[in-house]
Amino acid sequence: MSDELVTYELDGPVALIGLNRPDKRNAINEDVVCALRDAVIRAGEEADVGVLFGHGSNFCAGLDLKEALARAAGEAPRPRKRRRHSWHEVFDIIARGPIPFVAALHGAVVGGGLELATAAHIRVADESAFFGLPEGQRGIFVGGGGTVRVQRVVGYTVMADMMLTGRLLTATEGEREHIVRYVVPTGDALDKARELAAKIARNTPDTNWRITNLLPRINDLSHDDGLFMEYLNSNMARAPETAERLREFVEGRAKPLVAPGTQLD
Ligand code: 1HE
Repeated sequence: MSDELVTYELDGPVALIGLNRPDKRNAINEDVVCALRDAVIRAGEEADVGVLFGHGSNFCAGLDLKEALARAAGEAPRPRKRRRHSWHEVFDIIARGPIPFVAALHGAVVGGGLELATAAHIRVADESAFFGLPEGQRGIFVGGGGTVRVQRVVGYTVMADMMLTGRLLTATEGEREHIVRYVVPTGDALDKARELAAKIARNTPDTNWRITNLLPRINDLSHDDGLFMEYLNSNMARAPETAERLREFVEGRAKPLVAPGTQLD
């Protein structure tokens, strides 16, 4: 096992990025944030899709509470100048960077771990996964973009329940609340995430970029501005690969969406 805080591996067009502090349940401290930042920037440069996962028996136990205690107790120096919160910066590179990310979740996906997971575009959980926002119990507040991202995924009612009562959601409950799109048997989340990533990598990078960068922004606009933005994007910009993709279909060379004889579940 590598002693790096975040592992990085390139598998063809897919970058595999693993949180690697299993003895601390992959809790995120400032060094992990820096290592994660390097990894996601590198993935954006050399891969078409990224997969986020956790080494060991959990995805991520959230904020490193030991480091947080040192700060709360005034033992760690506070930054002299205000700057953009490092977690926001990294999670935004994931959520609105050049490539899509799939998160493979298992065990604890709590606090900042859930915030990290919701920065990814697709989430797969195995049956061991559970989701929580124990900030209320710890006397702190979400700080990794959860007020925006987690709230947009699950809605206020569910987020308030999780934060106020400390309720944990199982993998199946997480699927019901749209935290995850796929639930697989324990131990299979990473394989499933890699399978999905390989599929996503077959799209054009340009379309993937529009799905991950344009859709969420349009979601924030009014109806009218959203349609205008869609018009600008669908009519005035064509990636170089587009004509070839369209020609493949028109000339009967495109892979069918559904193979002949396949029954959709
Ligand atoms: C940690 C952390 C951590 C474990 N920071 N060290 N997050 C939480 O409130 C979750 C806190 N963690 C837990 O509730 C549990 O550790 C787990 C349910 C995730 C896993 O339980 P378990 O029984 O497998 O492990 P453990 O025995 O509790 O912990 C193993 C070690 O990991 C232990 O260290 P050791 O030196 O005694 O071996 C723990 O101290 C350490 N550890 N979690 C630091 N989080 C930007 S704002 C985001 C706000 C939040 O993320 S709030 C949520 C914080």
